[in-house]
Amino acid sequence: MTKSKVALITGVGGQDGSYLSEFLLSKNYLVRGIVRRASFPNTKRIDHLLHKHSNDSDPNCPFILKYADLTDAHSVRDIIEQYRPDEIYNLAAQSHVGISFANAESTININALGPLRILETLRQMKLNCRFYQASSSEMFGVSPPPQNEQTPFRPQSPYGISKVAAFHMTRLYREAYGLFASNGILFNHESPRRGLNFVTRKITRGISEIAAGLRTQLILGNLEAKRDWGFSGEYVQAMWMILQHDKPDDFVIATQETHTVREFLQLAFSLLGLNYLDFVATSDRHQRPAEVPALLGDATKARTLLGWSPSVKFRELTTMMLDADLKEVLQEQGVIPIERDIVYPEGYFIEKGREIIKKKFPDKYNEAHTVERTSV
Ligand code: NAP
Ligand code: F7E
Repeated sequence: MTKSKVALITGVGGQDGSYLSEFLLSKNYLVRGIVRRASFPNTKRIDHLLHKHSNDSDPNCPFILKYADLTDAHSVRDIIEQYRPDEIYNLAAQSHVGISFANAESTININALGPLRILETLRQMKLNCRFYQASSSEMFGVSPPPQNEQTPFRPQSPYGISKVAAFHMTRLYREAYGLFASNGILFNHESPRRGLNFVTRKITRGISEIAAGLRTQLILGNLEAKRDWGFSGEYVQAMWMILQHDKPDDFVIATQETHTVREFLQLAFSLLGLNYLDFVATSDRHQRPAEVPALLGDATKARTLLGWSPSVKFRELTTMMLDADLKEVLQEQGVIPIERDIVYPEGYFIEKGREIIKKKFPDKYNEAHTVERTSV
């Protein structure tokens, strides 16, 4: 029997960490994950994996979590020394662009110095380990679309700047010390596990709360920003493919489609027969001091060299997220009973949501609410 590879994932409890863990476990990896201490559990996205796999007394247990913090070099080094991983996926980050303006110093500490701490440990230990850095399309900033591996970085936030520093550090350790260190330059990717304060999830959750009678309005910032939105569950596969490539390199991962926040709103509300203009307001409170106006990735290199291409695009993603949020909110609120062990067909909760909306807002409901009226 071939020996299982060991993968260490930082940020294992985040959106991507949870999908990547599932993917690597399905490939027979031993997955070791870093979580940081929180005053309230931060493992909701991976609790199902803990229940299924965890066994503290078995060193070969498929899924093990350890406490560490990317701002604490000793804690990271201890874990690398203990597990001597074959692959490290550095996903841990303060990942919110808007919040990075308020928390610039800690964003740089976690996102830029964090990967440096890992790379230095690998260099000093001379460990034969492949390193993946979660780089971001935010690094392109105001460089006009489409963006690819040759596009100059012109970041517009402390977050973007932290990721540019980590990108170059990864490249430098590859070129100067021969480490197998690669960057995945991922464009926005979402899922039902997306953090609640990113715009897509804020919208699908907000609509679900409107359907459940918990709110009547959604307040957002810039509706004209364009993003290339894909599905996290597919993007983590690209991370793995990047580390299986015959040489370390940098790859853009994207859907090659771009849409405005307004288009996301319009589609998500229309799935329930509503016009977003009846429910959405904008406020300066959600505007950023500097904005990235338009992102659209050119992922030709990943498609050609890795054979990676996405199948979930804008409409399927929006539908998937809204369906999942309606399920969660309507069940939490007791509007729809929780029936365990039932596999609901795709779109089931959107259908239920439409029935609820029809009764709750008879004057606003309209099957054909897909056409723009005026702007907010
Ligand atoms: P996420 O959901 O915010 O997850 C980030 C994870 O990092 C969380 O588990 C968080 O733990 C952990 N973390 C934060 N600070 C830490 C620290 N000091 N030490 C250890 N762990 C820490 O982000 P994501 O969407 O999964 O993204 C994964 C990575 O890809 C991030 O590096 C992000 O910047 C990058 N990225 C994301 C996108 C995207 O669209 N999603 C696009 C490009 C790049 P807590 O739960 O305790 O906060
Ligand atoms: O914003 C606008 C906002 O916070 C998208 C992270 O995963 O992707 C993500 O960063 C757009 C921006 O994502 C609200 O101004 C309007 O133009 O969902 P977001 P992001 O900033 O693109 C990159 C690739 C990453 O690497 C990051 O880690 O939507 N917007 N109104 C809003 N954004 C938020 N959050 N909330 C609003 O109310």
